[in-house]
Amino acid sequence: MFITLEGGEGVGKTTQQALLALQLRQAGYPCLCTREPGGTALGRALREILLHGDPLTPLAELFLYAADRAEHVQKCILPALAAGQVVVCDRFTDSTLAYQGYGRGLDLQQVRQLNHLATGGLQPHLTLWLDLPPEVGLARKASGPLARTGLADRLEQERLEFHRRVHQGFQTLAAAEPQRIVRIDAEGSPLEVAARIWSVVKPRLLAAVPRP
Ligand code: Z5A
Repeated sequence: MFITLEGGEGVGKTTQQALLALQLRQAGYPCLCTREPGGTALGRALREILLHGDPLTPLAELFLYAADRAEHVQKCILPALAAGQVVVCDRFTDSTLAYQGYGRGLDLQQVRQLNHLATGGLQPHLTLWLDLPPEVGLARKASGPLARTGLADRLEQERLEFHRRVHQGFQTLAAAEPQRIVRIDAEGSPLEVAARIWSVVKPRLLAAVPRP
């Protein structure tokens, strides 16, 4: 089973990935935790460029995320699925639609085509969309109260508007594919959110994968 975690910045994906992996292993399901960008050696080099390099043009950024994904699917995700592991991936194709499509304004159809090319058509069985207002996620990430993130400052305000478009994008994607993309309320403590996630994952897992 291939599960992806999606959402804006600071919504708790990394925290929830670890808690979900713990639940899965306790239930006897071997699992692989991975992420995009950065799930392979090439991906780690691309992650450095994408997240810490000079600003890129939106199209160049899109192609680098696609290159990361093509390598990741072939070298990491497909072999793990073939070996019977549950794969839990922090971000996948929906992030590209939300960030490069809805956020940066690239053509959604073209983004979908590139996603398809990069994945060879592989789609998650289940996508958990951790939903949190962008202000809360950004403040969590800054590890301090909202006032200290400098959101009043113009640049930060632009950043917030970008993240609002991304959030809207995830909302639209979830509404279009309610079977695959399940909204998870990401407010509350990590354990409360983990319990919500497990209540969604467990029945799907039992239906899809025989109990080991
Ligand atoms: N990106 C893209 O544009 N296109 C693509 O196709 C792909 C990615 C694949 C990096 O992603 C960037 O890549 C991302 C989109 C882009 N950013 N932008 N712009 P990333 O996933 O590596 O980075 P991120 O989204 O910024 O994730 P993050 O900072 O690692 O946040 P997170 O994983 O969602 O949350 P966390 O690390 O678990 O938690 C953040 C903080 O909140 C931390 O201090 C926790 O202790 C705390 N936390 C966690 N849960 C809670 C709860 N429940 N309550 C309170 N505090 C909590």
